[in-house]
Amino acid sequence: MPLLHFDHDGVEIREGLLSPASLEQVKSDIDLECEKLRIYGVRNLEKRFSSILALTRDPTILSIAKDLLNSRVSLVRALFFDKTPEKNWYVTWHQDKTVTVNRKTELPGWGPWSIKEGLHHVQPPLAVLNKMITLRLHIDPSDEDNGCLKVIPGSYKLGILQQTQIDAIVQDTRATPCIVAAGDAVIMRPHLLHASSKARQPSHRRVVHLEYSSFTLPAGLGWA
Ligand SMILES: O=C(O)CCC(=O)C(=O)O
Repeated sequence: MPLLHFDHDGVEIREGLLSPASLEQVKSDIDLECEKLRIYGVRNLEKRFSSILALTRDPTILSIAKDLLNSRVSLVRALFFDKTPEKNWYVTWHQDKTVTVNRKTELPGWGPWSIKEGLHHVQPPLAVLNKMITLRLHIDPSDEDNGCLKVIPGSYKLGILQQTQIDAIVQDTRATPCIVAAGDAVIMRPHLLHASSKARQPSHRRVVHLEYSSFTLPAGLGWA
């Protein structure tokens, strides 16, 4: 796998970011069959699971986000993904273009707005996405057999893309699979093109997905 650098590629892999102890904490805290996951889904994880709250406040994780964005950061949201034999999903090539905020307010350049799982989602201006960072913390090893994340390094530099542009880029560019061990992190810009295939050999592929931003929201608006 080519060496990736966040500053150049908009994505990089940090090995061994999670200690064996925090991996175990997350595994035992997030019982996959548990009522909380069924009721609340995969969003707002830090409000439901103490191990995730601890990760969102972890000084090493915060300092990586702060260093790469060159500024103080706030948590935007925490999500959880798993791919299992029963739920062997895929995601087509896309950019993450929305953020979650505490209320809806009309702002030039912000929209469309929607509500998912009770949270206000909105597409912010590119300037906001440029001040965001995603840390995907891997609870299990991930490779092409269990449907790892695939990325197109550098694609965030193209700004917000239309579907026809995405299709053309994907056709002309070789994707990079993010092959990681348990405890590694894939750190990326949200508007980097990414996708994932169904697992060829489904097993757990658990990821805690944390998004931080250094953008100062307009008065009255907060991250959800
Ligand atoms: O974890 C994956 O396979 C993809 C997740 C994804 O598409 C996303 O974070 O937007």
